[in-house]
Amino acid sequence: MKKALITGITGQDGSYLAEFLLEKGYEVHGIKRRASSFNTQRVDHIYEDPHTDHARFKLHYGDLTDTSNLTRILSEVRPDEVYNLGAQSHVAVSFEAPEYTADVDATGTLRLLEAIRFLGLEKTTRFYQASTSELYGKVRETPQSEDTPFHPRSPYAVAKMYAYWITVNYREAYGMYACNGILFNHESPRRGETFVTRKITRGLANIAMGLEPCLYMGNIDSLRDWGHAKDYVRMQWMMLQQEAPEDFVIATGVQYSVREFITWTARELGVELEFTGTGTEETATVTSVDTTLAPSLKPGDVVMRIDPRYFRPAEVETLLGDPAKAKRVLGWTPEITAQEMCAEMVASDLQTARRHALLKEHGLSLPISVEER
Ligand code: NDP
Ligand code: GDR
Repeated sequence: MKKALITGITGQDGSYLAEFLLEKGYEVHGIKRRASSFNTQRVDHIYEDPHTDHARFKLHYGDLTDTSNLTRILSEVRPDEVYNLGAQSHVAVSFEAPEYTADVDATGTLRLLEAIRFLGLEKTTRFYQASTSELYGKVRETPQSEDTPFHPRSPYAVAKMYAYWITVNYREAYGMYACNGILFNHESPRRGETFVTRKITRGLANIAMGLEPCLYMGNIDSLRDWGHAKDYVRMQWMMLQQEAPEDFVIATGVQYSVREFITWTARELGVELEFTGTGTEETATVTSVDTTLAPSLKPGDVVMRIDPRYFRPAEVETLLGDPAKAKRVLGWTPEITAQEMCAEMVASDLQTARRHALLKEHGLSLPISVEER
């Protein structure tokens, strides 16, 4: 039975990848952080009681900032494949916590690679690094491929640039099977609540059910190439099954604006919006509404405003990937479109909002976490 070790298993991608590898028959080990409250919601459904004999899903306490801990876990598990998905993954937060972001995202990757080498696993353990389209930052050419030069625009992207190159370096220096997946934005109902797509689907679903008054956004002109996390974790595994390690861009090759994503989300909720004003004065107002879906809204309601606090010190205005190599070499193509993904996310967030609204109606309301980014 093959063994995989996943850092970041409690995150969006880690949870989908764990499901995928369990289905493939792997024994799956994951590193979770100690937290003061439960942080395993995304993997609770695949949790197996460790007291049973044949549990194939195992969690270890650990942290990418802790070398001895990583070395111990690697020496105990001796995995065939390591997927390094753990990261401080929020671009805006990285401007506020740049040193921590570098420690986890850049040095953390080095710690893992060096532990693999130190334990003499460099010829047997395959390594996947979660690289990112943020490396392109201030883009030099469109669409972006494996050959497009990098120009990172945030502490997050700069840290990930180190991780990218140290992965290449361990491949070249020690003959390790180590590769980078340069993944463009990918989302799902499990996406963290402060990334833009989930902020929109969750926020507008709450507004539709009368749980929140208005959505406050940053740069809605921003253009992204959005795919579905399920399609992208399949590709992470495929990259480690090749004869030789190579780096791949993973993208859909189609790009939309944040404003378009807001429009799709509203439509899924039976709401038509009109955008008026420019810059920080721009707003989105309801022009028509299906009240069976959005009972708390009426024409004339303003559901989105701009709040400059969500602007970034340096923005990545546009990203569009060229997945031709992934298609040619691996036969990979994404199966889920951005619009289908948006519909799935809205359905999931609307279900949760309806539950909250029902509780509120009966005087049992639970506090709803407030968005900060
Ligand atoms: P998430 O933010 O959902 O998950 C990040 C994971 O890393 C969580 O499990 C988190 O733990 C864990 N983590 C954070 N800090 C540490 C630490 N110090 N030590 C160990 N683990 C830590 O990210 P995604 O699943 O969306 O992304 C997975 C990876 O892919 C990340 O590296 C991200 O940077 C990269 N990426 C993501 C893209 C995307 O669009 N989703 C695109 C390109 C790259 P906890 O649950 O406790 O917070
Ligand atoms: P990104 O994703 O920075 O591309 O990084 P995010 O969803 O945070 O932002 C996408 C774009 O939307 C704009 N935006 C807002 N973003 C957030 N979070 N909140 C807002 O209110 C808002 N308003 C507008 C942003 O400015 C940006 O242009 C994600 C992460 O998953 C990274 O880990 C990963 O490497 C990259 O995708 C590829």
